[in-house]
Amino acid sequence: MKIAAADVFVSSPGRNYVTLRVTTDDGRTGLGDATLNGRELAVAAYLREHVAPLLIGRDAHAIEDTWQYLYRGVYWRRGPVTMAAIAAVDTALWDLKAKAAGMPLYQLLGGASRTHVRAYGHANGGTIEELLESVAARVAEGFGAVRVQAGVAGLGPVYGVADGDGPYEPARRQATPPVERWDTRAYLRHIPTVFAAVRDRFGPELDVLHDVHHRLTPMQAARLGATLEEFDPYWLEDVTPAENQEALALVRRHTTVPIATGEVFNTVLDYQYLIRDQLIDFARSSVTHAGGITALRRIFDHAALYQIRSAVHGPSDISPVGFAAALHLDLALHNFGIQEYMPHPAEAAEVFHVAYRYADGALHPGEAPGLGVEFDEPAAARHPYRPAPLPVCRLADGTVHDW
Ligand code: CS2
Ligand code: MG
Repeated sequence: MKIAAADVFVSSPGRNYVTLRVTTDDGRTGLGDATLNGRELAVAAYLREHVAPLLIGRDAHAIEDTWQYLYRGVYWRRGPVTMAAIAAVDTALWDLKAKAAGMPLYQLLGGASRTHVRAYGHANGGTIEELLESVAARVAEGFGAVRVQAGVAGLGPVYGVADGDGPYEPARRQATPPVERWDTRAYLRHIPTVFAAVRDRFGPELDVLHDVHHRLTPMQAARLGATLEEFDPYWLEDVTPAENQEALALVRRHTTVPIATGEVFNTVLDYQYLIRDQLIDFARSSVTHAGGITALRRIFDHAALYQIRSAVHGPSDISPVGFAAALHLDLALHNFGIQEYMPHPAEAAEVFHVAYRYADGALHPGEAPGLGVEFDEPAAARHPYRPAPLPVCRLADGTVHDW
């Protein structure tokens, strides 16, 4: 099974996706996701110009060797662009190997460790009342775990809150990044009232998650965690900027609130102290951004030594290919925690035909061989790339803040 072609597609069915399709000399195809939200064309060029030519003629079964060749072999290691490109190749080769074996991918990863993958849904609202309606909608869909994000009075659109009736989507189809306002003190005053309202309406059993999106200092995060403990959050996510692992040691000293992080990490080394020093409870990297199934499995195996569980990043900017890969891993891992589930835009179903399914707060990758995703090339061509940057955040005096 030698690689005969490696084609890169950038399509925009509702939002942008970068898809790699590897074709073998015996006519099989494998898919990988290389979507890097707002920087899609950089990964597409990396794959087309620097990776695809090296793949032709290689043994498609040699997954580990290909991973090491693309990681160690280039000298310039790590980084979101490189690791998304490696992830796409790795995922496509696992898809091919599982198809050749005639099995769903989770069987090659050790088989199912559970009957289904528990998921959390997103609820948001410009006001607390709107948020409560949104939580009620998720609960009615069967979710027992819900991420809550609410607007802060006076700030206008903020991270996690939908602009209009549709689901929340941070990237905007416009030439330059939208600007959002931020005020940490207003947020810190507001968020305990959000948790109080959610607990008051939905009781103690609902698992309530919240994403801080990297905006606080360690001491602000520590205080927030301590304040929210009485509401028993399932986790607080990305409380401080991701570059400084030691920040979470300060947070940990002051609160027992569970901490989740990792969606912007791209290698196990980004977790080096977080895992060894037990500073987190959930590791949130994705197949798409952390170097593929091979690399993410290693991150979770390392985390398992310290009772840290998986919580794979699953926003709409992970394509159905990357999302299916996550579900296979989730089903097989022993230290699975929970899976984020943010449905894709409706048009994505024209381009990606998926075997995975959602029911009653849970997902299953399905029994189709490989990942269980078919890519419709003509449909993708009907949805050409459109630039869609992520927002930037500014304080009242114009200073750029962490988004
Ligand atoms: C997020 C994302 O899913 C999450 O928890 O923080 O929505 C994130 O903002 C996007 O993936 C950015 O591309
Ligand atoms: Mg997040």
